[in-house]
Amino acid sequence: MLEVWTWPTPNGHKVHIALEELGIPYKVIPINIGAGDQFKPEFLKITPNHRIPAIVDPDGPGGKPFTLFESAAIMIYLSEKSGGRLIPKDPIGHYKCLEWMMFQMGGVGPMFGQWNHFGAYAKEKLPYAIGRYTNEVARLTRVLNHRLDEVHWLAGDEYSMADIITFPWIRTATQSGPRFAERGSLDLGEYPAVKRWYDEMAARPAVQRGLAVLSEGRDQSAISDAEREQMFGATQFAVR
Ligand SMILES: N[C@@H](CCC(=O)N[C@@H](CS)C(=O)NCC(=O)O)C(=O)O
Repeated sequence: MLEVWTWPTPNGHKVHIALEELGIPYKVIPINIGAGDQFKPEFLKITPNHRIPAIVDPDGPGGKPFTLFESAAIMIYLSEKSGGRLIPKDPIGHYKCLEWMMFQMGGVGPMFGQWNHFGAYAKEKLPYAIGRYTNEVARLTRVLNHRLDEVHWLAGDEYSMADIITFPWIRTATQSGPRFAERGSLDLGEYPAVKRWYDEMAARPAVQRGLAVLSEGRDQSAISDAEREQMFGATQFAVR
């Protein structure tokens, strides 16, 4: 069975939702990134980047075991393995889907990630950094709102991997609670087209099943010093 080495974070959720939407059976291998599992030798054999998610497909190309990391690459692979489902086949929809997937990978993920980092995880609260990423989060969400005002789904008429890859990042941005107390949260009331799209996605049973993977009982309290050290400390330089 296909293995997903993962944790319930936005980049993990994307792949869980894609697997649920495609109906591909999978086994979850938890990689607790707050406890340092991403540096274990067995995980580093799959991905030198020591980041989740990664997959191992025992039935990869040529019928041989195959490993893959980077969430978008995994999602394109899963789509192609399923006969191209969730990436539109018509040329315009196809490239628009890839365009918005890249927009997530190059823009939404890194910028929202830094917003979380400086606004929620960093011990030292740097006003310039928080201001910079707060502005980027607002700017990128405005771009999404503009797109979703013109078309129903990010790729156009069809629900696709572009929606799945983006949704978990918007979801995390809207969350509040002790972990995000100082960061604040994204108010979708200011982005009506994103809100319409978000509500439709959140109602999909496969999206709900994907979000539930490893999420039960997950501690949403403020990040601890030990977790901070695993993710942002010197540990990562120990890996060659
Ligand atoms: N571009 C990568 C990003 C992966 C990534 O940053 N994963 C985070 C969790 S969302 C991680 O594993 N962090 C572990 C750490 O910071 O040590 C992808 O899309 O797969």
